Amino acid sequence: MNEKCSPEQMRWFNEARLGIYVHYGLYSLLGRGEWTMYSERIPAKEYAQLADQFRPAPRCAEEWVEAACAAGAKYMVLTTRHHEGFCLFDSKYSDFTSARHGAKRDIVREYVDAARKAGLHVGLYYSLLDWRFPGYFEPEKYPDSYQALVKQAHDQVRELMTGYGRIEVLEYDGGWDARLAGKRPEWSKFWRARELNAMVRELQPGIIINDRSGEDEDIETPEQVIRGGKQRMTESCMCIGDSCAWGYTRFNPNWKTPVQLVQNLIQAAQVGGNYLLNIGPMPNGSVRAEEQERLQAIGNWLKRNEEAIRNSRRCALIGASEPGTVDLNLQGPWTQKGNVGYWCIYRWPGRQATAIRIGTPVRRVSLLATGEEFPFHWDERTKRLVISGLPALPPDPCCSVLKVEFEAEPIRTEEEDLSAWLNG
Ligand code: FHN
Repeated sequence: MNEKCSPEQMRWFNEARLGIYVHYGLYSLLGRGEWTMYSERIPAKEYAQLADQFRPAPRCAEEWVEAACAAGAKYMVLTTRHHEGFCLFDSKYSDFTSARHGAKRDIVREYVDAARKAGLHVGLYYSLLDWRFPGYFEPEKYPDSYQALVKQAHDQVRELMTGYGRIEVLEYDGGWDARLAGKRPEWSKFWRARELNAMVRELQPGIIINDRSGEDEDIETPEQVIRGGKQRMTESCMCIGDSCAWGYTRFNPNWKTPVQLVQNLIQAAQVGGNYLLNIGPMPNGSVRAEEQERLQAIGNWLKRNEEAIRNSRRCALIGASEPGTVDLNLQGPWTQKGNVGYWCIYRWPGRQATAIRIGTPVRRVSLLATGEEFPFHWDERTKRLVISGLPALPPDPCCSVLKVEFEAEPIRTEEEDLSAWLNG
């Protein structure tokens, strides 16, 4: 049994548009990002000593959930085990876990309970690769270690799929080979991913699985870019700070602004995808202020403009996009629901806004956040829509959304003679 999710099973995910990713592990204690063990070549035994210092604050999972809710996210994805191999769950197949060291707690359980209680959909991340296994790096030289690694992955994924109730998203990572030489079918073979995913679907019917095991499955997960998918829906994941730092990075100077983050979310919606925005909790598991503030700002904007984002789809008008690309118009992109287009204006044009190549008559134009209506004129011959009487200054500093109600689904007209507009 290896059937992908049906559109019906994907519905909640497609409606959500915003999720929160949490990267938390032993690396968080070091404050230099989640790749520290490997990039500093810290020997496994030495690194393992961190496990006894792992003492997350009692309410840390609740804090992550609160931050996600403040942002208006509808689901979360937690790193149950990153490449360092330290499990945030109790595992029969490893001693290197938060349940046996430090605070001796099953953080995955705390997270799942807190997320569910808040009504969020629950996602788990699992890294197939584990740097502690020489067989990952040199499978032919250390075949037993390689076999043990693959067995560990199958066993632990089974544990995660059976021990925590309903899991709605499984995000694999680390499916690539250490020499970066193989292609995706080879990764799949390396991990026996078809078999693994068949088991997951058997245990968790309706679960949404990403494509990083080497098998395509339900969603693509581009990193640090917003992209639409040609075959599958995309979930674009991104850091709030620098792009190399998913785990807590103490000195992380390039925080994205709330405006950038809101625009990224809109862009993800514009291409019919989701935005999975990452936080890297501090050593004690708390969410750092820089991230909290930004999540709150997204949530504030979303409260006023949710209708343009959730359950929206690609719009054919200029500023919407073709699958796989993002195209922009001068002011900002459109999203759509039925006969309604949402013009998400980043660069406020002043008292008058003009949209071109509008092939569908317009009925009404208003500001989504307040419902205030504006006069407009749609010219059937030129296909220009001119909206007037707008405030001189942007009503929303992040992005102001004009709700444009059309008589039918909005279509973009073609311009057969590209110079025709010059004569009016
Ligand atoms: O190597 C990881 C990285 O640390 C981080 O977890 C991201 C998140 O999607 N994934 C990997 C790189 O593709």
